[in-house]
Amino acid sequence: MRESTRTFIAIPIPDPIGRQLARWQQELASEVPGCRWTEGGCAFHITLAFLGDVPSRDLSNLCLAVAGAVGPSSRFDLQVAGLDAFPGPGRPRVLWAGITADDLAPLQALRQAIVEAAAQSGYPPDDPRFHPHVTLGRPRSDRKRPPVDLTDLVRREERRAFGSFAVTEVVTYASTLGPDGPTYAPLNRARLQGKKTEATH
Ligand code: 3AM
Repeated sequence: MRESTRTFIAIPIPDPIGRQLARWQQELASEVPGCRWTEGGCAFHITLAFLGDVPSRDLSNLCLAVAGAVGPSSRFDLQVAGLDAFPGPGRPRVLWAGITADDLAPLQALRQAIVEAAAQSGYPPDDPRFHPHVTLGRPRSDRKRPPVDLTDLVRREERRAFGSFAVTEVVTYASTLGPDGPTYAPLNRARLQGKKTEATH
């Protein structure tokens, strides 16, 4: 086992929506030449916290702390919809599908609980910002290939929607960097076990 593990915590996107996203990537491919697309299947996720290198001996405690933070949360619904890019569609480096919900407060609260648990374990996330998204691909540019301007594409796809799903678990992932991009492997799955409070009328 390696001495340290590049670690992040995320909500996995369920397969039925992942398959739709993979088909969408194929449709988009001709308009984003040179893009390194996220591998379909289990790789689609909403990153909640990127922790960087964690000593492998600390991983089980970290996963326990994450499970403790996630357990009390109740399940909630999210929707995957729309297309956009970081830092912006004019010079895209990360192409992503958006996340919406009638109420984003449960997602924010879940993320906050995880950030606090990770920080208490000694691994505060690298980036205090949180903009929920599902990375579809990373357009590449260099001296020979100027960045593609995706402003029109993003506008055309803004109404694309992939339905909603219930968030039932949070996964701690290992990310291994390779020549073809990172590969992700689940280290631990933590279930949301809180009781949903029924609305009273
Ligand atoms: O797959 P997404 O885009 O959600 O962008 C990286 C990826 O998120 C993000 O962590 C996930 C797994 O690599 N990431 C990588 N380095 C990061 C950093 N230094 C980072 N997020 C914040 N700070």
